[in-house]
Amino acid sequence: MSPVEENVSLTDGMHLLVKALKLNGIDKIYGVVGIPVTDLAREAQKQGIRYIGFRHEQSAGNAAAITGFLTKKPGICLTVSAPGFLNGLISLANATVNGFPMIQISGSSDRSIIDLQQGDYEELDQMNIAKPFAKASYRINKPEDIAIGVARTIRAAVSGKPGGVYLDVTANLLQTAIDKIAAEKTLFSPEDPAPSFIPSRDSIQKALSLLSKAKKPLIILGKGAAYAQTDENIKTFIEKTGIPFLPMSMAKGLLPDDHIQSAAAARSFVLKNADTVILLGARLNWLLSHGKGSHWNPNVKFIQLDIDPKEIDSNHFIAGPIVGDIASSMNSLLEELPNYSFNFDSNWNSSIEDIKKTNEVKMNEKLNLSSNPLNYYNALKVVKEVLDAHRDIYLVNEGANTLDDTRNVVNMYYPRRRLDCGTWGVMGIGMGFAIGAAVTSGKPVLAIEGDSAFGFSGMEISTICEYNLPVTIVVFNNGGIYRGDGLNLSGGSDPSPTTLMETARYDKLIEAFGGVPYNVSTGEELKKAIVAGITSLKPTLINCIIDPKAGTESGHITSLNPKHLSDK
Ligand code: OXT
Ligand code: ADP
Ligand code: MG
Repeated sequence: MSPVEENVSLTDGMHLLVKALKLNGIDKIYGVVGIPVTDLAREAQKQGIRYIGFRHEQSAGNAAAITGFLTKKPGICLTVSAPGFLNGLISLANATVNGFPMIQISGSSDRSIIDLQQGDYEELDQMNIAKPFAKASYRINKPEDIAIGVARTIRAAVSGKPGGVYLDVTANLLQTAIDKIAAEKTLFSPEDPAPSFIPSRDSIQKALSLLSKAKKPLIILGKGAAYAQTDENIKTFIEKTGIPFLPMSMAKGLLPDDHIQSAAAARSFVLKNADTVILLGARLNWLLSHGKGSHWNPNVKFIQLDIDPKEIDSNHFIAGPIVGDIASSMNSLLEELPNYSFNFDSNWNSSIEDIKKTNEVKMNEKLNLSSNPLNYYNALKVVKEVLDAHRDIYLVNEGANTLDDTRNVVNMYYPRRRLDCGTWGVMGIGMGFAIGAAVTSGKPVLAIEGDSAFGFSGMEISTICEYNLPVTIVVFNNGGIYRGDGLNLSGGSDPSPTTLMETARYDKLIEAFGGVPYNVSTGEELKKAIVAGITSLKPTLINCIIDPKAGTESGHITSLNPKHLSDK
């Protein structure tokens, strides 16, 4: 028992911080401990907060970020000073870029030594370093400020456009003693931390009046729409208006992928031909070719629903901006809808249907053309079949070919089930997202990982096994980044820049931690192994041998890859 605990009239920053987190509904922390936060994690566990210990802070941060996305409450990642803080920072930045509410709480060294750069243990000016990567960055210096500091941090993470927030807690703060009764009186939980943001009636009417002039409308669903958790209203709006929809990757499943109005299998066609596009929580960034160029109808008009006014006109003139939270905006749109009539082109939906059919035939040909060794489509056919039969499962997905092909082949049927590399196309989210989704939902998680992608967070199979989480990992082992048949252009014996060991047995790794290993090379073996993994709920790793020649450079984004002149 610490001296402070023995002394009933005193408490300290560490105890108070845990109490403040609990009071604010924080029920889990993902992290890696060490000086000065080890006892903080112990105390959190003691007070009933679930603590999940990781092998690397980046994965802990990713677990926290995806918890935020799934629950609309901030996920918490705990890190030690300097190197631990920096390891976590990538996930904090990724949370900010993607709009996931997450808080990185990091211990830090002595301010007076840091400020004079006198070389403290793990010295780093963390709060200022975090600023460009976070939505907000705060430090609590004295226990009297813990209540305010925690409330501000939570409000910053979840209000408006969600994002990553950094909270610096110095070693000194954690050990400073304070009168217990007085300190506990300061604690509070913020009132309405993520208030509704109701759009103006004018903006709703303007948007609907634009829509009433449309001939070929399209709705693009983004992860902001998935985050908003107003699934029924979105479905009602889409079905009442009959407008086709195109889901961005993490918005897949908001309406089921086999919905008659889904235009996912006619992507280029709808982008090129739509005359009015409603962006529903999706940014006009690189994933949508910035709303311009040869992919788009040059006369397209945009209606954009977003909580962040800065997103309006970011890449293209927005004729119908609706600034508000999507739940409120959808309510208002549905309320006003009966006052408008629409006159869409009667051929629009049927022409989309025709393109869909053509693309689906092409897709089915690829899925049914079996090869030995397996290619991505052979393997994904099996994954699709299993997930068609187990629709409630969470699917984590990263890689290049592994990412792009899985996204297109595997249907999603429920909202917020597909979790992937997101806005940055970042590798390394895999195991963190899988752990976060399993811990948060208690449901089975299937992670479809490229062999390169898996390497970024693979050591977390230790965490998955230690906490006995229902995570099944499939490593698509094609022996490389994109492809496994790269050449060393010098003629030397080193592997090429894209080569990884195609003979690697990733399944053997999980054996070391007591998980269930499979090494498969046929569709039947893969199916059996996945079904066993997701139904047994045991930590499972399947090494799936894929033809090293099967992938394409950079997956579906080959065109973004700069080439030197002689290759052009
Ligand atoms: O439009 P058309 O008519 O053509 O039809 C389209 C769809 O309508 C149709 N479609 C369908 N048809 C039939 N049926 C169905 N169900 C269906 N669904 C769709 O198919 C076509 C094509 O659809 P798609 O793909 O949606 O369309 P398009 O135009 O390609 O879409 C454009 C995009 C941009 C929206 C889309 O491609 C997309 O979302 N892309 C995301 C790409 C991405 O984020 N990639 C990850 C980054 S790549 C990379 O840089 C990698 N690195 C570097 C690295 C990174 N990233 N991070 C860090 C920290 N360090 C380094 C590395 C190291 S990837 C990588 C590892 C790669 O190796 P792995 O071993 O892990 O993986 P493998 O590649 O497997 O080896
Ligand atoms: P995607 O990658 O799926 O296209 P993006 O991350 O680019 O999605 O865009 C999501 C957008 O949704 C962001 O601009 C963000 O501000 C917005 N957003 C997030 N949550 C909400 C919400 N509750 N209400 C309205 N807009 C939101
Ligand atoms: Mg690979």
